[in-house]
Amino acid sequence: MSTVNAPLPPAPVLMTCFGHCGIGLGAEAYRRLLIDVGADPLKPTLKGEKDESRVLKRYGSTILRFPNSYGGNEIPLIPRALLVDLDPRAANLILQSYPDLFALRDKHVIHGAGGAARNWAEGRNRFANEVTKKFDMQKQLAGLSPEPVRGFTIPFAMGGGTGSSFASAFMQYIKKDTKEHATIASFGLLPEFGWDPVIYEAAAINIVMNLEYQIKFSDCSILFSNKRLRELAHKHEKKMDKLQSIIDDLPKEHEIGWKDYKGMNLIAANAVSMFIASFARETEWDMSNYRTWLATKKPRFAIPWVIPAVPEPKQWGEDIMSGGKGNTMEVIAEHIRKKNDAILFDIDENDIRDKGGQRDSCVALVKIKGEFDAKERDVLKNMIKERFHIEESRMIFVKIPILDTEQANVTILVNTKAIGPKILEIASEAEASWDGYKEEYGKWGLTTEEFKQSLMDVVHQFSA
Ligand SMILES: Nc1nc2c(ncn2[C@@H]2O[C@H](COP(=O)(O)OP(=O)(O)OP(=O)(O)O)[C@@H](O)[C@H]2O)c(=O)[nH]1
Ligand SMILES: [Mg+2]
Repeated sequence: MSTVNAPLPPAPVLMTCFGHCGIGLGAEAYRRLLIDVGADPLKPTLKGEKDESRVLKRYGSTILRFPNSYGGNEIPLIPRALLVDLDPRAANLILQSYPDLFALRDKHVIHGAGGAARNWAEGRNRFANEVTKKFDMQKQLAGLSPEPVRGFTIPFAMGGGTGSSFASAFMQYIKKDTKEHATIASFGLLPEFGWDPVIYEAAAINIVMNLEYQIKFSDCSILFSNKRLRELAHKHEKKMDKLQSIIDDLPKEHEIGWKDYKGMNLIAANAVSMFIASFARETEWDMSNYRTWLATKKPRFAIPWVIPAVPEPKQWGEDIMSGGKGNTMEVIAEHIRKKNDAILFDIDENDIRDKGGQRDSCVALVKIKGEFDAKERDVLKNMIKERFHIEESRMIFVKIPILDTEQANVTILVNTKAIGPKILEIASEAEASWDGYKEEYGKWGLTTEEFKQSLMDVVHQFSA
């Protein structure tokens, strides 16, 4: 940057995506972030310094800028994103489809040769013995951020092999082996058993091990469930069909892998991009504040509650402004009245009533135009009280700056004991399955002792 008046960029936030699901969701979230500020994901450039300062205000440093690399005033925007998988296909597909976005080519990718067979222990072992030997992790991260990193956002599926175990091992690496005090935010997707191509018993074990690593090494763990995402994607199918996604940019013969997840990932990506906007844009909230928020909570996990349930077909322009309500709190209130909101976790109303507690709390991310005063706040406060019985003093509101014609959105991150029963069900399946799997997992270095200890920690964390 050439001018003295250029804004001082905050320390960068990197997104590290693990496994098929992590890469698909991560790419979708970046696409969303770009569209949010009016950039074209296929050729994300800025024209000149004025644009650059505007974008800095919108992204913080989740994006790398390369002044002068095209000559003239055009500045390419490049995500500070790392795509990691044992199976090279998913990352290759993304690079192939977005050559200008992932312009650093292999600097964005770490891959092996073939998956971890849905086996968490195999994945962890191969991360240590294959991946970190072939790739220099420090160097790879420095390629995306020469400056010290402020934080990592980490999407992955919890039930598979590679994503679940690599995310675990990576979070441990960041916390234990680097000098950085980076904040880690993990986005874990729970499988829908009976629909997703996972093996119930093995997935239960993988999930327990992954949860243990989130408990130990993640500062802000956010959980999604594919069951709820799929329900929503089906329910809003017509609307989802109209939405553009990474699927539209993939080569037709290769779109298969993510096609079924299109709507699901779009819904989740919207929440992920709101999370990033809460600290990347100019707000009074820092990423590390999430760490303090969850530090004393049990369980130390949050689930997203989104309004509206699915993004509007057009991100920009007149149809947002039409109807006379624009993108103010009034549209959000309308969505609430029409029950067009959704919790992106498969939670039971009964569990909310029985287990949700006085110490539940939430952070509401509010991206609206215009007033957000007592009257507007009350709409949200009442809704939160009604659903989760959270006390007003335990609600935090973060106002996110919005562009003129951008969609209004409210994403509420809820910390509640009510997610316990769903997780404990999986934990008891894992316990019952261990004897059948201990040999297979033991071969890759996961001992019965370590598994049992992790199981105990997880059960303790999610028990009332
Ligand atoms: N929501 C969503 N779920 C996905 C996506 N891709 C895979 N899944 C789910 O994630 C779980 C499996 O994780 P994957 O990400 O495919 O597995 P992996 O991390 O590559 O691990 P391996 O077992 O080694 O292949 C299953 O429940 C899938 O249904 C995706 O793009 N979006
Ligand atoms: Mg895979």
